[in-house]
Amino acid sequence: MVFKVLTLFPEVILQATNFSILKRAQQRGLIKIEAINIRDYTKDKHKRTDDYPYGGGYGMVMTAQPIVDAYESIKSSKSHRVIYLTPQGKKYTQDIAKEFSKEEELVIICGHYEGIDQRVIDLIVTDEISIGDYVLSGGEYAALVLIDSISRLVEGVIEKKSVEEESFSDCLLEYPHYTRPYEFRGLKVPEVLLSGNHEKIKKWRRYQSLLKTIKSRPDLINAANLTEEDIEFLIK
Ligand code: 6GU
Repeated sequence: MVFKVLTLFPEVILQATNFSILKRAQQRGLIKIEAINIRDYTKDKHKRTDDYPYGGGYGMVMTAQPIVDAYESIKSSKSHRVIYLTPQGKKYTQDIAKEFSKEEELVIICGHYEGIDQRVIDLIVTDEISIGDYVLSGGEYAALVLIDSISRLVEGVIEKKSVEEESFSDCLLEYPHYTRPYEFRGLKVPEVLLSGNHEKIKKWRRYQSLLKTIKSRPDLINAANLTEEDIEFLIK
């Protein structure tokens, strides 16, 4: 997977992805992260990349020319998806992450100020994506969220089992995890986890998942594939 990130702050992207799993995935050649500085492509004599909005109003708008020229200089025959990160976009989910992870290449545009000239969207953007209902000062942090969540779905980046078992793979939140010591500040590990009874442990974890989902994210329950046994447990 190649990520081509068009940004005014390439260092944010490059530095933040130079740790842990993403660092290792790059070293192993499983993913590649290129940060392209939009400012390098401006034809403005003062190197400006923004201007006042037509029609007036608050804030500045990123101009179309440097973004479109930057895109044209890095696009390839594999640039099928050009993602613009914006609070006006479609809400990002694990399903969208899965869909994007099937691509060989993703172009990501990070906006700043009040946004980018609409003609960039009309000319080159295929997907407008928001990572949630709050406002960020720039698209870079959202780009990092996409890069991380997509990279871990790329074959070989992390162990397959952890992808399959985690939150959202069955539309439920995860059960609580414990490791040593057995007792910490008076709090003990639930006995069932020490029982060695794998059937019982599995059941306990399933019920913990159900309870956690209802408490924190009741909106997810409808999409979950509940068994008759789950429902019986819940109505008790
Ligand atoms: Cl993708 N960008 C910005 N600037 N703010 C956001 C966002 C994206 N998603 C949620 N808030």
